[in-house]
Amino acid sequence: MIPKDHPRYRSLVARERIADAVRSGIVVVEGASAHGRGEAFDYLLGEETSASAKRAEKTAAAFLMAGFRPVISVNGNTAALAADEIRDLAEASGAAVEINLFHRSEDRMEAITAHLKAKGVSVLEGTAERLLPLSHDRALCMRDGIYAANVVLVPLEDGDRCEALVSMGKTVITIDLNPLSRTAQTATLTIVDELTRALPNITRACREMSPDTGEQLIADHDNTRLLYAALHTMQENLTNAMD
Ligand code: PTJ
Repeated sequence: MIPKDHPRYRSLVARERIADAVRSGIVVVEGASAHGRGEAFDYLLGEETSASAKRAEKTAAAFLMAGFRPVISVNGNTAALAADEIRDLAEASGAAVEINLFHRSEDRMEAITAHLKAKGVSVLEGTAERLLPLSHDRALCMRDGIYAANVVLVPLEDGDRCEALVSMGKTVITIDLNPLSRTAQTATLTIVDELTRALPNITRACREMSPDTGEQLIADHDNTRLLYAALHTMQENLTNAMD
């Protein structure tokens, strides 16, 4: 049991969720390592949502709301950490939810589907086909899901698939604490924020934003500026820590 007054309570709970999910087969061992890398970058962000991430989250809501058959792609880590938040975002944005795994196995697909459904997430089910220009199993996706969507949200993504989706002309939104990752650098829109902080902000924006504001955010969107702002926040935090 992690005491609620522990100064690192939130972080320890997240770590325990990942560890439990490794034991139940939802998260791969590699996913625990990916989580640790995220934690390190979150320290550099001061473990809070920066002003530029808030803008990115509103822009993500605008893209999702304006999208044609938008899809939220869910992997093991996302399912373990944020099933409730995925359900709420799917409801608010009208996006479908599709499971897409890097380390794909039928057992994991079933375990993640069951976990998401138990949390009230409506998951796209059916036969996945090799429809993305990739040699590994991330090429597998649903014809009526990721393949048909023109906007795809891919939290904690691997660079190859992000690149493949962009090359297919899709608007790719990622949530990645590392602004230097290949995914962060390749996506159409990169939210440099922690997954469980970012998702509720996107959901709120979907519920509250006017269509005019959404159009303006899309028109003004500049991912290089967002990435630069994230790096600048980290640089400032490091400089302040040395003062
Ligand atoms: O479940 P699978 O089989 O699809 O595998 C999922 C993982 C995460 C193992 C796979 O996609 C992978 O290896 O990802 P990477 O290449 O390690 O990238 C994950 C990125 O997410 C890294 O840049 C991390 O910094 C970042 N990250 C980790 N945890 C979080 C995060 N970003 C936001 N919020 C987090 N909680």
